[in-house]
This record gives sequence, C-alpha cells and structure tokens, in this order.
Amino acid sequence: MKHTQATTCPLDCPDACKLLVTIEARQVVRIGGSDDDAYTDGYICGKVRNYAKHVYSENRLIQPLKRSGPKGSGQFDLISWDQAYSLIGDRIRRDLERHGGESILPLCYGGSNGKLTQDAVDARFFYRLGASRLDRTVCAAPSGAAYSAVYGKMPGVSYQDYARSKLIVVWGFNPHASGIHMISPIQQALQQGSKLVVVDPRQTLLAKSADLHLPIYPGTDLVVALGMIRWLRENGWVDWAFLNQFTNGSEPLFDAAECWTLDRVAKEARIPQASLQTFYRWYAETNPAVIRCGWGPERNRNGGSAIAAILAIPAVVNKFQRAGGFTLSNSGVWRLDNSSLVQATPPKTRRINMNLVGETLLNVKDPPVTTLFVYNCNPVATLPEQNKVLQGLRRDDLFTVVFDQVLTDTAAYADLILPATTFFEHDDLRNGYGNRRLGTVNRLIAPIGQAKPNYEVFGELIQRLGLAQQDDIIDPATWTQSLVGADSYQRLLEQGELKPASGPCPIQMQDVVPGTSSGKIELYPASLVTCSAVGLYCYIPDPVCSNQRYPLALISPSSPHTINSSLGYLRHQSAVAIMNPADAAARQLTTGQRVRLFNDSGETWVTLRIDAAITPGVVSLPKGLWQRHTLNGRTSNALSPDTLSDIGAGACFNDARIEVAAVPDP
Ligand SMILES: Nc1nc2c(c(=O)[nH]1)N[C@H]1C(S)=C(S)[C@@H](COP(=O)(O)OP(=O)(O)OC[C@H]3O[C@@H](n4cnc5c(=O)[nH]c(N)nc54)[C@H](O)[C@@H]3O)O[C@H]1N2
Ligand SMILES: Nc1nc2c(c(=O)[nH]1)N[C@H]1C(S)=C(S)[C@@H](COP(=O)(O)OP(=O)(O)OC[C@H]3O[C@@H](n4cnc5c(=O)[nH]c(N)nc54)[C@H](O)[C@@H]3O)O[C@H]1N2
Ligand code: SF4
Ligand SMILES: [Mo]
Repeated sequence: MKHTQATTCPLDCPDACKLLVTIEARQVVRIGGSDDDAYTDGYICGKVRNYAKHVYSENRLIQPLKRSGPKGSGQFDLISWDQAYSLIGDRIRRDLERHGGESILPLCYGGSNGKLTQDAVDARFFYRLGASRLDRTVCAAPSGAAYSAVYGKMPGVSYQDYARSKLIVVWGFNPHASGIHMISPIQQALQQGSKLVVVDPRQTLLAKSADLHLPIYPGTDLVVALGMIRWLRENGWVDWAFLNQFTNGSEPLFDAAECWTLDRVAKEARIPQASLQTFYRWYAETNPAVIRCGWGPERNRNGGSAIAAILAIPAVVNKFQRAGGFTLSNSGVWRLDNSSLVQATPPKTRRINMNLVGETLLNVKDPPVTTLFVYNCNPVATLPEQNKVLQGLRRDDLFTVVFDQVLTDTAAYADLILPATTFFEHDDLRNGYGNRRLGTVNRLIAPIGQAKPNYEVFGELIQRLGLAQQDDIIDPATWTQSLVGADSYQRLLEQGELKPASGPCPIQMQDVVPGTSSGKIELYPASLVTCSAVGLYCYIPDPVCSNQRYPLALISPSSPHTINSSLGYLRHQSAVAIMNPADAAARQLTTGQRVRLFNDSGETWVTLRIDAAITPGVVSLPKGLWQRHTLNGRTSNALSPDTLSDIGAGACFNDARIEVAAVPDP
C-alpha cells in the first residue's frame, strides 16, 4: 500500500520546505515538494529529491563500530550498543577522575537539525557532566552578533517583498546553491521591470541576469557599505526625522563612514567607481528597495562590522514602513524556550571556539581534551586549518566518538562510531531561516539497522553515567508541546506547521520592530564597540599587504550538490577550482590542468577551470568537499586560517590567501 505523508526538511538551508514523501512497503519511494506551501511552491532541490539514496545507502552506519586499525585507516569491528555505551561510560568516568569534566568536549554544530536533536538531551548530558562548552562560531556568529546588537534580530521581510520591490540587492548570497526558493520571487520582480544588483566576487548565475554586478574583492563589504552611507549623506538622501525617532548612534556611524570616499572604496573593493555610484544612486532613488544579505560578507576578518554596516543602510534612508527593507536570517521569528528539553543549567566551564578545535586538540593543556564527542558535525570537512584538525584527531591519547549517519572523513578517525537516524527516522521540529514557517519533522520509517536518534542515545548515556533526575523527560511530543505552547500544539498537530504571528509579509518598523533593549535601531551599539577587537566599523586591510607570497584570495561558497559536507559522499566527480583568465595567464595555467593551491597552512591539489565569471585575484573551491574529492585528500579548509572575525569570533574561511602552481607531471 502506497501512502503519502507530509514532513519538513530540516537540512541547513533557509527554505525549510514542506515535503511530501511517498511510502510503499515501509520504504521511501518518492520525495517531492508540497503544492500547498507557497514558499516551497511544489518543488524542492535535487539533493532532497534524491535523499532516499542517502537513507538507503550502503554507506549508512547500521551498528556501532570500534576502531581496530590505526586512526584514520577506516578499520573497525562491529560491536553492540551495550558495548558502545559501556566503552563511553568507562572512558568518561576515567576522564572525570583524571582531568575533570573540561577534558570532555562535545563537538556539534547542528545546522541540519531541529529543536529536538540539538541543544536538547545532548545539552542536558554535557551540562550535567560539566564538560567544556563549545562556541559555535563556524557560521553566523559575526552576523548574529551584529544583527542582535543593531536590530535585536527584528525579523526580516518575507519572500513576497522581493516580488514587490523595485530594486533588489543580493549581497553575498547565492540562491541558486544556498536557497533556491528565493529565485522565483526575484525573477518575478525582474519580469515586472525591477532592477537587480548583485554584490559578489563571482558572477553567479543570478549576477548574470542582474542589471548591475559589483565584483567585490572578498572582505571589503564594510567599505562598500560605509561608502554608501557616506554618499547618501553627502547627496542629501538621509531621512533625519526617521533617524531621530527610531535610531540611536547615527552620528558615530556617519563619522566612521566619512573617510570612505568613492575613489577610496573603488580602490579597496576593486570595483569601478561608476558601478559604485550607480549602485548608490539606484538604492537612494528606488522604492520599495530590499537587501538580501547573505553569509558571504561575514566569513572574513571584517565580517561583523560589514554586516552591521550593510544592515544600517536601510535605516539611514528609511526603506522601512512599506514593502522592502532587508532579510538576513529569519530564525529570530521563532524564539522557542528550550529549557524544558535541556533540564540543566550550563556549567561555568571553559569555552572552546569551534574554529580553534585543531589548535585546541594539539596545544591546549590545562586540561587537555581527552574525549571528543562529535555529533551533528563533520569537522574534518568543515573546520578551518584542516591539517591541524587531522593531526589533533590522530593523537593516541585522544578518545574520539563520532555519532553520524555515514562514515564521514571525521568518523574514519574515531575510536568509536555510533549510527544515527536520518530525519525520516526520528521526530523533530524545524523552522526556516529564510522561509518563516515552523514545521514538524515526522518519523516516517523505522530506523535503518540499529541507528538511533540523538535524544535516545544521550538519554541512555545520562542513565548509564548516573546523571538522571526524577523529573527528566524524554518524549518528543511533550517537548514539542512545551516548545510551542498548548494552544499552538493542537494546530501544529493538525496542520503540521505554524505560521508566524506577524503575518505572511510583515512591514519592518511597523508590524515588526527592533528587539533591542532601547526598542530602537542601534546604529553604533555599545556592545559591538566593546567586543570588536579593532573598533566598530574599523576596516582591517587585506592580509595580502603583509604577505606578498600569497596574492590570491580563496573563497569557498556553498555547492548545490551538498549541504555543507552532508551528502558529499554521493558525489563522484572530483573538485574543480575556478580562476580568472588573467591570473591563469600570469601563471601559465590552463583549464583541465592539475594544480596545487598552497600557503603556509597546507596545500590542496585539484583540477583547474579558467572562467572570467570570477573576479581577478580570487580563486573559488566549493565548501563541504570530502577528502576523496581532491587529488591529495585536502580541501579548501587546509588553506583556511583559524583567525577570528572582528566581532563574534567567527570563522574567516574566505581570508585564505594562496598561491597556485601546476602540479608537476608524475
Ligand atoms: N546547497 C546548499 N545550500 C546551502 C548550504 C550548502 O552548503 N549547500 N549551506 C547552508 C548554510 S550552512 C549557509 S550558512 C547558507 C550560506 O549561504 P550563502 O549566503 O549563499 O553563503 P556562501 O555560499 O558562503 O556565499 C554566498 C556568496 O558570497 C560570495 N562571497 C564570498 N566572499 C564574499 C565577500 O567577501 N563579500 C561578498 N559580498 N560576497 C562574497 C560567494 O561568491 C557566494 O556566491 O547556505 C545554506 N544553504
Ligand atoms: N571552507 C569553508 N568551510 C565551511 C564554510 C565555508 O564557507 N567555507 N561554511 C561553514 C558553514 S556555513 C557551516 S554551517 C559549517 C557546517 O559544518 P557541519 O556542522 O560540520 O555540517 P555538515 O558538514 O553538514 O555536517 C553535519 C553532520 O551531521 C550529521 N547529522 C545530521 N543529522 C544528524 C543527527 O540527527 N544526528 C547525528 N548524530 N548526526 C547527524 C550529518 O550526517 C553530517 O555528517 O561548515 C562551515 N565550513
Ligand atoms: S535542502 Fe533546502 S531547498 Fe532542498 S528540500 Fe531542504 S529546505 Fe528545500
Ligand atoms: Mo552555515
């Protein structure tokens, strides 16, 4: 008997699509998008259309495994869950006794998880243990810090506003890979004669259809944004009445922008002055105008100030109180209190920045990390300084547990592997961060093999380590009810989703207002001034000035084929780096050639493609590659530094500076 059930895609993508899954003989046979959700609009990406390949892959982990060969060799013996739990229990008790709880480090990010499978029973377990705490800084840390300080995460506008806007600015966001459902409202607007500006070092597919493409040099968004703010003031576009009534801090913002004249911005960002001027003028003149700010601008040393300055632009000229405004992340629409899931208070133990995991494993002593518990994360593929991460994972005295669905590059270094369920095999609750819906993720099939959901495994470990308390709850339904409240829960059960209270397309500064403590837009927030290493809106120049040996910037944007590194093993093509013809000619390189990308951190061997769609001085290699996708088992992360952004201590993946040379023939 065939039947179709609805669920929500929880993968790390802004769209949170409503899926329709056909099940026959207890197997998933078809996955499609739901027609009755306007955002999903009846279609989904190829990754999830083909997700059954992952669910039923022969690479799925179906039983716990214990290492039987050297770390990294991929040699394991099958063991039972009972043996696995005992091994973990013994090791943790030993660590607690010898080094204290801080020697245990949970390593998770959970971008592809919902509310029940990350920061729930897992947090309960690690908090009660008194483990080290992880600062999840690989993504959205700079933009989150800036957004919270400036707007208190006031929700962004919804996709409908894009179809209605006369000017759309897509700033460091690539919807063809990262969030496909934004494309259609943008195309709708273009058909109605609206203008599109794309700010990106690559001429993305979207940029090809844009009226204006600014081929920005990575890490210079701050100066382009400050340059616009200066230009808007100089040319009389500032809405002083709006600034006085609804904002604080405009004076110091204008002061910071003062030095960014058009010619200075053009030089620093490597954008023609005329293009900048056109961009600034179109934005000033056009209403409604909307900015879609992506994550491209944050992944560098200037990331926090850059996002704050971009978000300040619509306030300076008041693009609010009508359609348009901005969207960064819409995750702030749903602020659900997860305390009833966690049932523990965070211990006052040390915090480890996720970008520094390699460094921590190798060099932090007091105490050293002796047990690393990896789940909802694939650090070998996704953290900077890949060689340090690999070296750290090879440490003989380190006990690494990897809890995942497949044998990832990280799992190959584990001492113990636990098999995890996919989102068809457990319950969860997920909100979009572009799409504003909150939907249930439903268990549709039985777990494959002996795979288990996170809440079951961490619940069992809590029991085995004697950390259980009388009122502990492990029940997805009770949790979901406590997250959304009794009234909404009924609706959620009936409809499988909730829509935000602010309506389908809220007007910013009218239907939604700043969540800052002042209730105003904080254009020069004290919290950012004090946390910024160099000063808010202070531009840190390109490291290339100090290091002429590595003159090319390496960026690693999203790939349409993977979600971060998830599903990467299903791709058999090897990775291709893209370089501008001028840079290739200067190095006598040609398309199809094998090249080494290198710097002091490492080297990565891949095939080269020469393409004018990338701006000179920049090389691109997708994020989320697995070791098998390159010629030497290293990815762009072997070249990304573990330096931290100005605000939010975020990842600086795109601050990788490299040289490229031909690989000598064997
Ligand atoms: N298919 C797919 N979808 C995904 C993901 C995935 O891996 N695959 N990842 C998900 C996650 S975790 C996230 S955070 C989002 C990220 O989604 P996006 O916001 O799209 O982030 P990126 O792909 O990192 O970069 C976006 C664009 O910024 C450009 N860029 C790079 N450096 C700079 C810069 O300094 N300034 C400017 N203006 N642009 C720059 C890149 O060329 C790229 O086209 O996507 C989510 N969606
Ligand atoms: N070079 C470079 N690197 C980057 C970036 C970049 O721009 N450039 N961007 C970064 C960004 S935006 C992000 S968000 C990070 C993400 O980095 P990660 O958090 O490492 O993301 P994934 O690679 O998707 O790994 C998630 C893993 O969790 C597993 N998993 C999924 N669901 C479950 C579950 O329910 N239980 C368990 N136990 N496991 C599960 C998946 O199988 C997968 O292996 O990567 C960052 N890495
Ligand atoms: S990954 Fe994104 S586009 Fe694909 S189904 Fe999931 S939410 Fe939709
Ligand atoms: Mo991300």
